[in-house]
Amino acid sequence: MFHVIFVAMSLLPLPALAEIELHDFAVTHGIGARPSVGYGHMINKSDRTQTLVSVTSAQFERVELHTHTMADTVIQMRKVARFAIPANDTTRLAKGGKHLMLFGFRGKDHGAEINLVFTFVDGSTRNISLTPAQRMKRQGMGSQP
Ligand SMILES: [Cu+2]
Repeated sequence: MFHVIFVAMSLLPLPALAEIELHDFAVTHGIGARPSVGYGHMINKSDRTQTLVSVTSAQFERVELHTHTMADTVIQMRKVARFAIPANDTTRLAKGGKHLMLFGFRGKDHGAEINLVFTFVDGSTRNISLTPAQRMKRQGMGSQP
């Protein structure tokens, strides 16, 4: 029975997610109650545009897709519904541009591994696990000699 199912599934076409590669993803926890931020890049090895529509994590209440835009000389962070990855191209999430913003950390240990689930517009998903970077700590003003 299981053998029959396995053979049937192996005949299905490869899902689109095989054409997307997620590289160098890193998450840095926010200071105090501030949200965490995630960067990385997504490579599209197919001949059609792929579209990321959501990221979820068991360790966070919600994850939003954000961009930075310039509005009258003021840099604004904006929540967007999707990140497109053009055919045979790379979409980079980097400081000052597109990024993931992770709200409501549910864990207790900032050094513990977290999981992210990327969902694309065709319904395919991709899971990654990573250990967040140490958050930046401000130097105490009284620590200088
Ligand atoms: Cu943001």
